[in-house]
Amino acid sequence: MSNNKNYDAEFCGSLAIHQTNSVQDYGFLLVVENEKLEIIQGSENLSTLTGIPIRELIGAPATSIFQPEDLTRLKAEIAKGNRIRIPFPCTIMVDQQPKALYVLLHVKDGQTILEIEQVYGRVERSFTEVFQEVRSFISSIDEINDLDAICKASIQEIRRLAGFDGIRMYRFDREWNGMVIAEEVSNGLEHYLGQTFPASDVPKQARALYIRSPYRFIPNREYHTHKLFPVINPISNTFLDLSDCNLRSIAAVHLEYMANMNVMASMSIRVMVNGKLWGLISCHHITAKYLNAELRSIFEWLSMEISHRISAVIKQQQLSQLAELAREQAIIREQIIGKGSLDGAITADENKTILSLFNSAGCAIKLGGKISSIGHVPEMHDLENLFLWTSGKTVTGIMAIEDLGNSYEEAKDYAGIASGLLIIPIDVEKADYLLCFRPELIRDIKWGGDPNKAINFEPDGKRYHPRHSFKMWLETVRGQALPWSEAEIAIAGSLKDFITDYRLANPYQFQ
Ligand code: BLA
Repeated sequence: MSNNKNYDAEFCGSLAIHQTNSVQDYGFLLVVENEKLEIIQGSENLSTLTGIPIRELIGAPATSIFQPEDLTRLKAEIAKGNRIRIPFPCTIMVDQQPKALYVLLHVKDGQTILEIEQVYGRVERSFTEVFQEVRSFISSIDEINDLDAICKASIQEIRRLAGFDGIRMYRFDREWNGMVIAEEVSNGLEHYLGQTFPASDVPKQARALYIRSPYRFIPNREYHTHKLFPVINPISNTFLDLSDCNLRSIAAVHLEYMANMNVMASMSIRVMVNGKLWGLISCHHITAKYLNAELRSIFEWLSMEISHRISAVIKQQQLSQLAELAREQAIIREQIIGKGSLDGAITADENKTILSLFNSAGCAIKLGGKISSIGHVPEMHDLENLFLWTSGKTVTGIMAIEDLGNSYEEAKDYAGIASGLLIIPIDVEKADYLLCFRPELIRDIKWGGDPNKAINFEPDGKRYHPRHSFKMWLETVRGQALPWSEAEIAIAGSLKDFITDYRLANPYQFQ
């Protein structure tokens, strides 16, 4: 964990980005009431689409805009009550001319939001062509087992399809900072490969929206903002919740951020692993860039496929690690049974299996007041205090700590031996534990700009700006060990279960 300021939790994470009450200008927003299909709210630019001023549209039946057959379909969709975004292509007549529209429906309680875009130009590729292209991409990444190579191939494919000036894939860490792990940039855009961006750059409420929408699309940061009319939504009696809407206007701080990165257009596409946001594919263009809804749907599809492939590779890696750990754990079990002694089997093993099992430099076990150890461990009086501290935590399950000095001051003195601590309880009542240690691993984080200056407030304390520079800023992190992996924690749990059973079967060893 880095010691930088946490703007994600403190400030940026509380901006109400879903209630902007306005939209970007590449589309129009309309809200109809579900029963009578009456228009109850809309974006002010609707008048340019329909030729009718927004104030006159409010209270009018949807028939004043839509064709009867489209309305019948709309009613049917509302009746289904499906809560996902529904593509709803339709046509409206303006000055007796048909206008083709691409509409996304969001059916809510009592009302339906329609996000409307005009369809410009011809569709360049047929469905079959698109399908074949995407299928061949899927087959190509299915053959790659290396995560970096999958990420690289993915951004190349997206760049090939959409021709962005810059594409980067970045992966979130446990604190939601994001590290750029693949990059393709041109036209003078900066290189950020290997750099980490603080969590507040995409704060928590913005990250949460990717669970609902697969992408965020900003074709032109210098767009004209169109407000909603009326200001208060008559059904919710508050600002309309625009969380799922692509057209939702953008937080000013992010527009400034884009300007500081020298980009005019941006699209970020989610990568999900196990239902959680794992990373983002961030696409940038130095001039405005509009992508039609079809291309965006292709990206939505690619996002799913890339997420599946990355999930599969991570799962495979975890399974192989688990299999290897289970093999070593079986050796320890056999030794315990063979030797008939728990501490003897663990600390007198010449092959130091426990150390290789948990990738530890040392391990100590306390049984009935006696402490034994193997490898590099803190000195005996430090160990005694550490066991005392551990028993005060009354942990019953596995506890994995990677920065012990942060929660146990005394441990700072032996960070080079035990910054990482894995606690495996044996008998909590008797304060018997098995402890594994990992030394401090001093590491450098290359930040994309100083994270402590991620946000700068003006003297009035109200106005604020994102950082201007993303120039590499080096932080050296001390007092932390290599984190314990999920597989290691799982194996520790199963070793604990084995020891519990063994204790029950051999009580004489534990008196
Ligand atoms: C949104 N910030 C975003 C988004 C990205 C980033 C991808 C989603 C919108 C988009 O696609 O453009 C950040 N983009 C990055 C990063 C890289 C990149 C890290 O290319 C790295 C290569 N931003 C700040 C500060 C705040 C902040 C200090 O720098 C808060 C005070 C907020 N960022 C912020 C908000 C959004 C955002 C509120 C959501 C904008 C919206 O959807 O309206």
